[in-house]
Amino acid sequence: MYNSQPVTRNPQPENMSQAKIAIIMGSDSDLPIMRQAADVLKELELDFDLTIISAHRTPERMFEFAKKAHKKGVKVIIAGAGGAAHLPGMVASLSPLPVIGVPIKSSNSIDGWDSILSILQMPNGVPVATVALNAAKNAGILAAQILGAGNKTIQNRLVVYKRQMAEGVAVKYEKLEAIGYEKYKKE
Ligand code: C2R
Repeated sequence: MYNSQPVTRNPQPENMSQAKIAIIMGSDSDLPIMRQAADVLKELELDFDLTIISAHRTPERMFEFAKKAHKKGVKVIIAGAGGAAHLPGMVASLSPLPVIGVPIKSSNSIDGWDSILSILQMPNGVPVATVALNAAKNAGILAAQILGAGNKTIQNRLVVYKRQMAEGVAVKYEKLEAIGYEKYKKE
């Protein structure tokens, strides 16, 4: 959506708070996917900043953010983009922080492969930890796991998260085994 307002309407990177996780995305059209990272971080009670930064459309803002994020206390960056998705790789090229890339199947994507390959196929020396197509939730969990490696409280939350996930599956297989697949299908 074209917005004639000056870019100062967006939070500038220097105004972002001290959250340890930064979620950035190329466009507001990525938000329905990227909010899944935000939702799981909320569930894990972790603070994050979330904003729009585009390597293509706002290159100076991208440069400013990527150069300064680690100095502001950010520990992990989650970057989502669709199509010719240069944002995660460009941020990774400028920042010493781990960057988790979320390929997004956007309106200008060719089945999402363009975005996947743009984010995944980084040259040696500039890694981007790439999750599955549209898998912003996994990016959030991975960011929490990175922080959790150095923080017992966060790690314990992830232990609980995994236990609850396993319990959710257990409810299903116990029911499946009890009533058989034919009845299970119909219920
Ligand atoms: P619009 O819907 O705004 O046209 O954007 C966005 O991530 C989005 O998925 C379409 C798609 O363009 C992507 N975009 C990038 C970058 N900036 C925007 N891949 C970038 O810098 O990599």
